Formats: sequence, structure tokens, C-alpha cells
Amino acid sequence: MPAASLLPLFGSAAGPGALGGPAGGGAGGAGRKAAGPGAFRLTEKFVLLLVFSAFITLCFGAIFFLPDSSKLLSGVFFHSAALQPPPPPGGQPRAAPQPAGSLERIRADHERALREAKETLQKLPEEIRRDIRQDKEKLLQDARGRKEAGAPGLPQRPFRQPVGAAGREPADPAVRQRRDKIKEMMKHAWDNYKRYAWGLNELKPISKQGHSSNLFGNIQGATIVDALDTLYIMEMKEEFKEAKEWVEKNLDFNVNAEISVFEVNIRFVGGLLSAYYLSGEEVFRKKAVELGEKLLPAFNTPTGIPWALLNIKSGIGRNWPWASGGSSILAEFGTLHLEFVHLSHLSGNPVFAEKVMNIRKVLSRLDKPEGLYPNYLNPSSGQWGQHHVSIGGLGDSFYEYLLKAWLMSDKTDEDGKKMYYDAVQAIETHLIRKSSGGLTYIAEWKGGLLEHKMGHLTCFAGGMFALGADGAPSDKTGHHIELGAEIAKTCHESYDRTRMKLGPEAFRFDGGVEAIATRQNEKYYILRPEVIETYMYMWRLTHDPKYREWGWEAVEALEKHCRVDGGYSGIRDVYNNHESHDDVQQSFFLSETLKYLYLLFSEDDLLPFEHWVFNTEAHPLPVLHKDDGNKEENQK
Ligand code: DMJ
Repeated sequence: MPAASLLPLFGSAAGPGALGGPAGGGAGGAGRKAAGPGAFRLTEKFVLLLVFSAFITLCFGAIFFLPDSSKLLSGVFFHSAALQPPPPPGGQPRAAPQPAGSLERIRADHERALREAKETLQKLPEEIRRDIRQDKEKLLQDARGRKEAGAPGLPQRPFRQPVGAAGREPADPAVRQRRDKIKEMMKHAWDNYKRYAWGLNELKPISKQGHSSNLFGNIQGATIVDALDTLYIMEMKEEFKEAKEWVEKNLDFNVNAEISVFEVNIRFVGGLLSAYYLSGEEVFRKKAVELGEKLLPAFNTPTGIPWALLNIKSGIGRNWPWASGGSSILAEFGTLHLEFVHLSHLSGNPVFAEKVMNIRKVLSRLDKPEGLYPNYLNPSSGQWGQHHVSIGGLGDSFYEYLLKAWLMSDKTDEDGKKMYYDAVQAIETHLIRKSSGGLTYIAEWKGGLLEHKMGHLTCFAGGMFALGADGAPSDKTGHHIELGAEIAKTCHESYDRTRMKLGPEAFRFDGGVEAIATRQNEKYYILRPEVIETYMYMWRLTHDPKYREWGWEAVEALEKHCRVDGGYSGIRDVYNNHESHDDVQQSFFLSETLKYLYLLFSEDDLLPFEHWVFNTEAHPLPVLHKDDGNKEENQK
């Protein structure tokens, strides 16, 4: 009964005669008192009963109408777990009771929704319109991603192109002209590969047919995948499109093949990842993750240090038969980190990052002779094999990846950083020497004895030292740049002291020579990139014009001695008067040598170092910036 409808009863029963009032007041009241309870008439009793029951009803009503009464009730009278959700509409069966955690979540969701609604109400109309536009775009992108991905296991991922996927034209016309020349070289290499070896791994430019390397088992298309990002940054759009179509239709990992885990990772996984980050084409993400999954059985060893070789159909792994005591190779298992962190980032599957973080753990627990990392590690015992240390073949990119893992993590990977700078310290103390002619070189260490030889591969270290200068202890920054410059100079000398102005595979600093190959089997040049790679880093970090000049000398030598009708070929002896071609156009010539040359003659805004790191095959991978919510990937 509404409270208002009780009033007339008070009115009639408590008329002037009944309740008295000031007018007839106190006297009337006093009179009822004097009469005593027993003196109530029946109507008065009835009215009192009505008033009392109205009061009780009001009190109960108040409990139900108070705000958030469910909280009150659940706290006072009921246990919250006894609350049941209302039956779902449309006669659907009732959902099972929600556990307390879900209720908490639902409540939190409601509270968040309320908060957001309040915030929205405080926004300006223009801000609200912008938010709606952004939400719409994201939905559209998700839908597009779902359609193209076709990969059931892959989470949707809106694509945001990292900064610097394209750059300005070089301002200086002479530089522009040189850069155009390098693009023309790429076209010559690509067109011939396409003409004579399309879909196969590499090209034999003299015999004009395909070349197969057993590093990739029978996975095909190494040149296509390795070249994708170079085609993209050189804006060779038609070629990029045909390469992408080949990947879509033909790149197949369901093959019975024994492959090199390292080579397939740096060229195929790295190439696909870069192609995805540059172009946003889902097919590259899907293929990269698919291939990454195929590589996972390589880690099935007692320590988790992966095998060098893996049959990607059976999942059976083994090591190179020549490697010391059945060991895995430092530069191979130590050169998976960047790609595997990105595989976790793109797939949402932490397993990839976990595998490479475990390698780190195994390595950091081991004693290092003189602080150095031997090239061989047994994956079963977890013990070092032969104590051979090299910053060239078998060791090189392990050190490179420590530094780049730290840079790629937006400088949050402190373990990678410490391992890198500690290793550089040991390398300086035990391996770096100066020749009597004043050339700085990095020797190899065999059980405590130095071999005064430096490989072409070791020349990448000039760029690495310079790239790492910024993070070195403050008193060492200049020193690391200087070290980079000295290595660049030595490697340039190794080119300059040949007849063809192209560097040998290895050069020595003993027996009265400096920066010269003395053994016949070290005089070849197979279109390798490392020296040009160091010029590119040194140019970016110092802008000393000599690095562009040295790069241009290499272009002229390549054109003169390596360019043939059917593409580009390696040379058997760079000290000879006449070219003897090895008849292989390596896939890294397109992915690395030509890319680094192109970047050397580009402005710094193309693939800037603050936003990209290059994997060891020159495939650019974006820095996982902490501001973009990548903290977890960086710390797995
Ligand atoms: C490339 O495949 C990579 O740079 C690797 O790290 C070492 N060798 C070749 C190029 O020389």
C-alpha cells in the first residue's frame, strides 16, 4: 500500500479530538494517557495496527530499494556463490553457475564499462568521432587479416608498418646515380635467376641453370625468399609481387628433407619475417611460423641445445659428422635468437622464445676459458668440445646476436647486453692484435695458441663493434667506434692487396705478409657481404665519406670480375690476372651484398637503426619497442 494513502486514516482517527494539538493540545493527549492502554477503542487499535504494519513494510522496502542491494544481501544474508545468473533468453539451457572468479571478472567488466562511459562523456565530440573511426579501421583490418591468414592457429594481428620501411631519395645526384646502379645490379641478378633457375635455390650464372645446396635439403626457392626484402626496399614492385605469388603457391615445407637449422633459419625464417614486417602480407607471417614449428624438434636434446641438422619430416636431428666430439656449433645454435623471439611475437606462442632463452641459460652457466666461448658444445653432455675460438666462421654471428638481441629488445635484454660486452672484453684481451705494419686484426684461438689469420667472415665484426659502441661503458664508446674503423681499414686492405680488388676468403699476418691470403684454398671470393656490411655501419655511424668510396670500389670490382651474362659469379682466385668463375650466384648476394650496398648509398631514414636490426643474413627485423607493449616478448 502506498504510504500516502495511509494519511486520511491518521486524519480521521487523530482528529482534533483524538490527538489534541496545540490548539486543544496537551490537554487532549494527557487525557488519553490518563485513560490507559486498555482504554483504546477497537477502531483506534485497528488504526495502530495498520500504522505498525505500514512501518514494517517500509523498512523491508528500504532494504530492497537501497543502491547495490545485491551486495548488501550477499554480504548479510546470502553467500555470493549461491547467486544464479538469470536464465538465458530464448529458452536456452541455463548456464552452469559461475565460479566466484568469473563473478569478480563480470563485476570488474561492468565497472570498467561504467568508467569508460564516464570518460567518453567527458570527451569532445571530435575526439569521440576519431575513436569511432579508429575502432572501425581496426575491425576492418582484423576481418581482412582473418580472410588472408587462413592459418587456424594464428591469432589476428593488426599490421602496423614499422618506421623506415621506405626512405627518401638521396639528396645528392651523384649518390642517387650510384644507388641506381646498384638497383640495376639487383635487376640483373634477379632477372637471370628468374630466367634460368626460377623456383630453384640458386643460379649457376655461367652454365645458366639451377644450383642446389644441400643446406636446404629439398626446400626450394632460397633466392626468392632471401631476395624478397631487397626487392621491397629497392621498390622493385613487379618483382616483389611475382616473388610473393611464388611463395603463396609453391613454398612448401612438407618435404622429407634434412636441412641445416641455422641456414634455413637465417635465410628462410628471417627472409619471411622481414617480408612480413615490410609489406604486411599475411602469407609471409603464416609461412614463417609454419617453418618455425618445423624447426622445433631440433631442440629435443638433453640440454635443449639444438642439433645442427634436422629432418623436417621425421623430426630426427644430428650434428655435423666433422664437428668436435658430436658437438653443435656456437655460430649455429647462437644465431636463432632474433628470429625466434619474433616468431613468438607474431604467433602468440611463447615456445620459440623459450627455446632460445634456454640456450642463453645453458651458456651462462658454463665456465668460459679466459672468458671466451669455444665454437663447439656437446648438446648431450652440455660440455664444450675442442677449445677453438673464432669471431669468424663457427663463432661469428653468436656475438652479433647477443648485441642485436639487446638492441631489438629496446635495450631491455640486460643478459644479452652483459654477455656481449664481457665477450668483447675477452676478445680484445686474447684475440685482437696489431701487425707490425699497423693493421688491427682478430686472430683465432686454439687451446691458448693464436693463429694469425682473419677470415672474410670476421670482417663483419667492424660493423658490430661500431654498432655496439653506444651501449659500451661510457669511457669505451669512442674506443669501440675506433675498433670498428680499424677492422674496416684492415678488411679494405685485404681487398686492395689483391689483383681484382675483391677480398680473399682468409688472409694472414705471418710469414712476412699482412692481410694477404697465402694458401691457395683461401684465395676465393664467393660474393660475400661482410666487408661491405662493415662499410655500411661505419658510414651510418660516422658519415666519413671514405666508406662510400670503398663501397664503390667494390661495386666496380664486382662489375668487372663477377658480372657475367647470366648473373654474378664467385671467383676462384682473386690474385690471378684472369677470372676463373665458380659458377654460383649465392642467394646472400641478393639478400646481403646488394642490400648493404644500396643502404650505403641511401639516406639514413631507410631502415634506421633505432627501429630495425638486421639478422645475420641482412634481413631487417623491427625493434620491439617497450612503449608498444612488447615488454613480455623482450623478457621471455
Ligand atoms: C651469410 O649466409 C650469413 O652472413 C652468415 O652469417 C655467414 N655467411 C653468409 C655470407 O657470407
